[in-house]
Amino acid sequence: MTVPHTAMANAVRALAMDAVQKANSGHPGLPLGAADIATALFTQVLKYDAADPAWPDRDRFVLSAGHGSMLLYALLHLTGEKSMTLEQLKNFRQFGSLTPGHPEVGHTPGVETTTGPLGQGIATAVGMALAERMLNAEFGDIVDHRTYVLASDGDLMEGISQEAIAIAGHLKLNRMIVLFDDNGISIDGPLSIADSVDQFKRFEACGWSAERVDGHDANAILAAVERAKKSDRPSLIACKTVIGFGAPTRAGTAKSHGEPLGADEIAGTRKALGWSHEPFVIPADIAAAWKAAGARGAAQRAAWQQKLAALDPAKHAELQRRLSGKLPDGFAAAVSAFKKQLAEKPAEVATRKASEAVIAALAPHVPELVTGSADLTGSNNTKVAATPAISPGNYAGRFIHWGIREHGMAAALNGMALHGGYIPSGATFLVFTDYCRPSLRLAALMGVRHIEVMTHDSIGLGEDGPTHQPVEHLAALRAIPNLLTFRPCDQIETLECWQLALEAQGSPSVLALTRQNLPPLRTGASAENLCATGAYELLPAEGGAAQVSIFASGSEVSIAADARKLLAEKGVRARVVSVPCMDLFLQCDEAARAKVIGDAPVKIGVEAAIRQGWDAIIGHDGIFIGMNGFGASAPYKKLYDYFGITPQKIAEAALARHNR
Ligand SMILES: Cc1ncc(C[n+]2csc(CCOP(=O)(O)OP(=O)(O)O)c2C)c(N)n1
Ligand SMILES: [Mg+2]
Repeated sequence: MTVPHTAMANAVRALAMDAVQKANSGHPGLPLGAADIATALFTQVLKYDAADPAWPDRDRFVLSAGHGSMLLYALLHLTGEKSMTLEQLKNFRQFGSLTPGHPEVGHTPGVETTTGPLGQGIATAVGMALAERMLNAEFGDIVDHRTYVLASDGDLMEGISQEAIAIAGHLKLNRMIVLFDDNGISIDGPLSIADSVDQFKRFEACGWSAERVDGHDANAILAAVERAKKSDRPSLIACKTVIGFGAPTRAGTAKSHGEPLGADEIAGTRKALGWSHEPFVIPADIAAAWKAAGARGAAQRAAWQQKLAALDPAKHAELQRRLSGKLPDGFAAAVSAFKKQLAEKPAEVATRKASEAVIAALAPHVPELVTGSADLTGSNNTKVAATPAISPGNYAGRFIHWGIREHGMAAALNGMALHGGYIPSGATFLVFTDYCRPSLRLAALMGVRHIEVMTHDSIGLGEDGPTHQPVEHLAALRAIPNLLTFRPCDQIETLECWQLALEAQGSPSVLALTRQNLPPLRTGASAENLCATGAYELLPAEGGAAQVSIFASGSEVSIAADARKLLAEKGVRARVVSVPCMDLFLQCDEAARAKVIGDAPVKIGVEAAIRQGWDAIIGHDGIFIGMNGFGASAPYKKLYDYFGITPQKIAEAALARHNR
């Protein structure tokens, strides 16, 4: 390079501080402090081509510390990513710009994952690094890249980072390299006021290589990266940096973290850095050197395209399909064949068992489906013959033992989905969706297809008691926009819900499944997926217009069906509407919803959970039979009796309202 590293890094610093200043909002400290690390990476290490920042075999760069977004935007601009114009930098944090406050994947080309909630980026990157190895095991060296992460103190203080580094260390994901912006400062001040962890030792204890370098010495960083590349373990490079590097009064202090430096401090920083150019002005030689750095990967990309074209045509087509996210051609046929089979042999099974059968039937046809469990494999029923487990160093498999790390699992599943090539699914008890929630929320925000098989979905789990009995979780999951919460009532609905989850390319899904057996309710193999509208009439009123409509989900649908019988004996006509996915139902237009809701004068909702959300179907004056508080430890039939979620109680409530 004819332009020295320092000048290259200072270009990043200048753009970042000027953009934050212009926006009068943002975080200059990280870009100023980590510019040397990022510059070393982007000019000499990363397999990256600004002409196509999404080419499949690129190295991934995850800015886990999303508050440092201007660092990434400056890099994308300088390397020549075409949408990241100077105008975009000048519109940092403004509505509709490609430069939102924190990086958002799908919104800004070159952003690999949405970050901002600290710890998520590094944990998501674990999934990317894992997907890379798994896809390599399947397709060979056509998949051959690394995952780099820039993580801050906050990323490493968050609990999720422990789960993430433990998973990566255990699985020996040696293509994952974390550069730690070790500046010893967070918002409240020096880290020492709240933290005394030796990160070096922590990572080593988790099976990582670790070393410390001067984060302002590009050569030292590059040498460490070279060593990391040769390691048989994932690597931590703790880069000692000064936050707000160059700022005369704020460098090394929390004051540089999250507010514009102000005109005087910026002038002083320019002086200290030896950067005399006007705001947003990059001298031609430096700009050209950056453009050249951004094009370094062009040859690698071209070579990769050639290698791809030379692949066996069937393998080539399959890899393309997998990366596109399109389901295989035989998918619909596999679903209908299995539906037929289920319709021919109705059985009383728990929906978790039904789900296992669905996975067993579909997994051979959907090679991108990966299953797993957070140490509840035998309870979640997610492991089938077609999904052998991977193990450290052996990535040819389709099942992941995540250990008791629900949050790390959920974030890694996001990373696998973002990487491409997989439809990742995980599993635990529904009550522990709380432990996954921050990553599920991000999955929904990012629009990634990530499926969670959440079993033991109510008081129906029985003896484990209220700590394990979800009560508010369905409502809480339904509250997350773009997350689909499914609660099927029998085998056929379980198949239909799985089908919808697999087809939902832009949404994550949770399948809430029972521990206890449920009778078959759906008869016949309808060509149509009746769950697709979220709710549908399962059992009509007989002998005239319905006087009562009972709406229920999952395990309570059969209870509603029994209540309908009791009401019939009393001469009251009731219909039962199954509600396997309230989210999809509420997306239907008003006329479609009105049709399903119907005009029976008595409306009853039944779900072994809290009422919240159900008023959208039953109205604020509807009757709700469910839970008002926490459950209890007892055999489940006793609990249904005790909490009054029974056909008798439903019928009584309906009659009381009917006769009013
Ligand atoms: C989960 C989460 N909690 C809190 C925050 C708010 N926050 C943003 S940055 C930050 C800490 C800053 O320290 P560090 O991570 O070391 O970044 P630096 O100041 O060194 O850039 C906090 C608490 C957040 N983004 N995510
Ligand atoms: Mg810090």
